[in-house]
Amino acid sequence: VLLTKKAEFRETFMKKCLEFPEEKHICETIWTTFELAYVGKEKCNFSDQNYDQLLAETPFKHPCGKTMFWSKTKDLVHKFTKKRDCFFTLEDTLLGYVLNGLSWCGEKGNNETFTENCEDCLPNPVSSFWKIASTRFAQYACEGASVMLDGERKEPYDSNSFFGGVEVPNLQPPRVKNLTVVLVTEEIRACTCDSLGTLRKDLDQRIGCACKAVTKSRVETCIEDNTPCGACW
Ligand code: CV1
Repeated sequence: VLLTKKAEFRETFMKKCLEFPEEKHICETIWTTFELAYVGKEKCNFSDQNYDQLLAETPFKHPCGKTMFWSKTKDLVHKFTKKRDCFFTLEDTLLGYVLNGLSWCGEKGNNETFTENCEDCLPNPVSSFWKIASTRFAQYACEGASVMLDGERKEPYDSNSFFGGVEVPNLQPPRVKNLTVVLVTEEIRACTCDSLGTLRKDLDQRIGCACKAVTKSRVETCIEDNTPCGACW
């Protein structure tokens, strides 16, 4: 059977939604709202507001005090949070899980869905989604939030990344009380929030900050051994 690009994309979306797992009628409702956000619209100069209804219909359900952000540590952080209830990244929430790794856009004047060359101008439907979803995810965080950063980079904290530019400014004290930076390194060493570029300055002064360096091999061991929450660093 030949499927149109949209039917094919819908299949992928539904399959991931069901395996999240989520109920079929909810996945169908979310698909309908998701599609309305970008179909028939130009892929360039896309507005974040197009996703307002989708986000309103798909509220976060994870414990807000177990929020985990990341920057340049995508594979490792997801291996760590998967099948664990210690921490939740945006990709461990329904919409983040379904849309992670996908690319989508529409075109003015037709109802088709495209999955290629959707990200060659900014803001596009994909970048807009991650920007608004990251904003809401950060606003939802409470108590102690964490972030996994790559300690092997010259600037593990980059104020221009999604984490630095979108999530840090959207953390809301006193809802959020502190941020734990998990700095993943090759060798054992010490770290402080003050040594992470402009992080301490960009973070609201009412939010406490602690940095914990942990070696990559230690994190990998924790993943293999299914080390309990809070015992890896
Ligand atoms: N976030 Br598939 C940001 N970008 C994402 C996310 C996501 N959840 N999921 C995907 N992307 P980089 P960062 C894509 O390593 O600090 C949120 C985007 O298209 O540079 O910029 C997360 O909650 C983007 O181009 O990290 C996370 O806490 C690229 O991956 C933080 O923002 C960003 O990867 C990570 O963003």
